[in-house]
Amino acid sequence: MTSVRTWGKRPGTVVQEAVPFNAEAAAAALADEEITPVDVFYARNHGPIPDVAANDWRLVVDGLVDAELDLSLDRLTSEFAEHEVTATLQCAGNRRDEFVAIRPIPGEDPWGPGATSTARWHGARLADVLASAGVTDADDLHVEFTAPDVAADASPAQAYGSSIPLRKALSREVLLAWRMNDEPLPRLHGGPVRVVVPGFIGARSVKWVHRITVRDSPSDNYFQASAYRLLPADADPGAGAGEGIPLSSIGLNSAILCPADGAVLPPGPVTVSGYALGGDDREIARVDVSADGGATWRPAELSASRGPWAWRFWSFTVDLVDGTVDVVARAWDDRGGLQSESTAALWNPKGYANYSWPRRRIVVGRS
Ligand SMILES: Nc1nc2c(c(=O)[nH]1)N[C@H]1C(S)=C(S)[C@@H](COP(=O)(O)O)O[C@H]1N2
Ligand SMILES: [Mo]
Repeated sequence: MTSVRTWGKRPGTVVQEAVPFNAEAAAAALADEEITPVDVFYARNHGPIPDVAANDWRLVVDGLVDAELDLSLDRLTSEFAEHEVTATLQCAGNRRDEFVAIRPIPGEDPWGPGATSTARWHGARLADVLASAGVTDADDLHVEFTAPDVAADASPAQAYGSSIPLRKALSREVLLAWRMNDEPLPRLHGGPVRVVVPGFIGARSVKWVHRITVRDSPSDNYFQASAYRLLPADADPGAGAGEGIPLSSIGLNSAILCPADGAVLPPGPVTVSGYALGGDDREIARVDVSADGGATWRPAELSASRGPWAWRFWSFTVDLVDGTVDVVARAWDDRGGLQSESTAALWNPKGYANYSWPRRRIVVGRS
């Protein structure tokens, strides 16, 4: 008997794919702590997990720079100031299961609301490393990240990579991180060093990064040029490079984690809870909950803000009386923006960016 390797994740973790390892926490475990423990944090991999020894790791910085760099982990951690950022990572495929319920999306994992998690990241500012290569602010440049893991699902098969605009790369929240929740960054999550791009889709936070290249155009890597793009609903999901809208910042979203959809609960109070994330540099300003399918709304309790890069937990007590109760949530950001309502309107062939109002049906059962 061979058992599936779960990389130290907690029992109850939902393994979407064993190889490459793709897994999300059980909803109740994710809802438990706002800083997600490492054994609960989701894992998203396109290829085999590299095993890079800290002593062997090198980072090359090249391209449109004044001075190329070739850094060891020792140099990175000793020559650059260490900063902490609490940031939520969120996969663009988070909540794809709700899209799949509308129309199948072959070849993509049907993630629930757990392809997102929050950690305290420690590392050097990418801006500081770029500055030591002589890179300063400039319009229209891009910063490409390359990793050693070769993704079989890329066509042609190639090492994982992507890019972000230089403007974002120079922002203080973007880190080359070597610690996660006060532990050395675990191998599964990109150790020894990964990029953390708060506010952008998880795909841009490249793990095991070993090359950073300043360019005058976005990366040609499959995961920038072909995947992680929003295609029109009727487009061929295998559309070629350059098709569709490349995803960069996360959209305003919220999700319900508890109770489960279809839960049968006794009459009386039940706490409905979940998370909300502004996306990009927006903060969550309010989450509303409806217990009547969206006819009337009340504001939920919100956890304290940790700034724009981290989700906020919310909770709301519904008094269950009888029949079925349709719970809906919707988030507002600090600029007055409201989360998109319709899942069907957001449906796209690769199933990315489901930022629609989350819904749960509760059945009130008397025993
Ligand atoms: N090298 C590399 N970096 C990667 C990936 C990958 O497959 N290879 N997956 C990306 C995607 S799609 C996401 S959502 C996040 C997931 O980070 P995690 O596994 O630490 O949760 O890593 C990103 N960085
Ligand atoms: Mo992702």
